[in-house]
Amino acid sequence: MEASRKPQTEDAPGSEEKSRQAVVTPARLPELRLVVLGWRWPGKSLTGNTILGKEEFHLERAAEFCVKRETEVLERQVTVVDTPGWFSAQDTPPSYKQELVRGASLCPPGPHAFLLAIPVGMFTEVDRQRIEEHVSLFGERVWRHTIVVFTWAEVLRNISIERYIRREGKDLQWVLEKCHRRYFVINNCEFGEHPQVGRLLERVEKMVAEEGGFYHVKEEEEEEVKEEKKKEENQNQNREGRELGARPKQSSSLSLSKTMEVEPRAN
Ligand SMILES: Nc1nc2c(ncn2[C@@H]2O[C@H](COP(=O)(O)OP(=O)(O)OP(=O)(O)O)[C@@H](O)[C@H]2O)c(=O)[nH]1
Ligand SMILES: [Mg+2]
Repeated sequence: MEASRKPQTEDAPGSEEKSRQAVVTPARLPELRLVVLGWRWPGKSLTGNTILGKEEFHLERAAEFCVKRETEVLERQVTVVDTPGWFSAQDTPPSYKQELVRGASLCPPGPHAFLLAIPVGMFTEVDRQRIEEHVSLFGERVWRHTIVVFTWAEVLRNISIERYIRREGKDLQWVLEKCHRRYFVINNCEFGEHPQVGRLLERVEKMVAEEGGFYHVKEEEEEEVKEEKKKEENQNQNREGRELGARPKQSSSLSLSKTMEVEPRAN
C-alpha cells in the first residue's frame, strides 16, 4: 500500500532508456471525495457503507435528500455523499433532480469521483436513457469523472463481469464507453477489512491522475454560464439574421413604392 503513496519510477540502474520510459503510478491522495449516484434501490447507500466500513447510511427506501459522511479509510480522509435515486418508470420530480445536483456541491471544491451504482442484472434501453438524463445534469464533463460500480455482483456466480457486459449489449456498453470504460465490481456482502475498498480508492486515484484532477463544481457552473451566453448570442444572431433576411423584402417594397412614386411623374 505504502508503495503507491508517491509517484514511482521504474528505473533499472544504468539504463537511461528505461528511466526515460518511467512508469508513473498515481499518487495516493490524502483526501478523497465521492458522490454515489444511481436510480432507486441499486445499493447506493450500502455501497457508501462498504467504502466507509461503517453503517453510516440508512438503508431506507427512496431517500429524498443527500447525506454526507466522512471518515478515515486506509490513511485517506474519505467523504461519501449519498444521493436520492432517480425514478426508473416515471419522470423524476424536479425537487429530486435539484437535490441530486446539490450532492456535488456538498463536497467542495468538487468530487474526485462520481460512482454510478448499477446492479448486475437486466439492463434496458430505458435504463440507459435515464442514466444519460440524470448524470448529464452535472454537465458533459461529469463522464470524465465517473466510474460505474456494479452492485449485486454475487448474482453473476460463474460468469465474468466482462462476459456479462458483452452479453447485456449496446445500452450498457454505451454507458461504459461514456465513462471511458471505467468500472468496478463491489461486493456489498463483504463488510469491514477487505482489499476491495483499497482497490476502489486506487481506481479513483488513477482516474484523477488520468484526467488531471477532480470534477470542479465552480468550473462546471462557469461552463454552464458560458453555454447560456453562447446560446443567447446565437439566438440574437439568428434574430438579427432573420431581420437582415427581411430587409430585401423591405427594400423591395421601398423600391416598389419608389417606382410607384416615380411612375406617376414619368407619366
Ligand atoms: N445481496 C446484495 N444486496 C444488496 C447489494 N447492494 C444493496 N443491497 C441491498 O439492497 C437493498 C437496497 O440497498 P440500498 O443501499 O438501501 O439502496 P439505495 O440505492 O440506497 O436505495 P434508495 O436510497 O432507496 O434509492 C438493501 O436491502 C441492501 O441490503 C448487493 O450488492 N448485494
Ligand atoms: Mg439509499
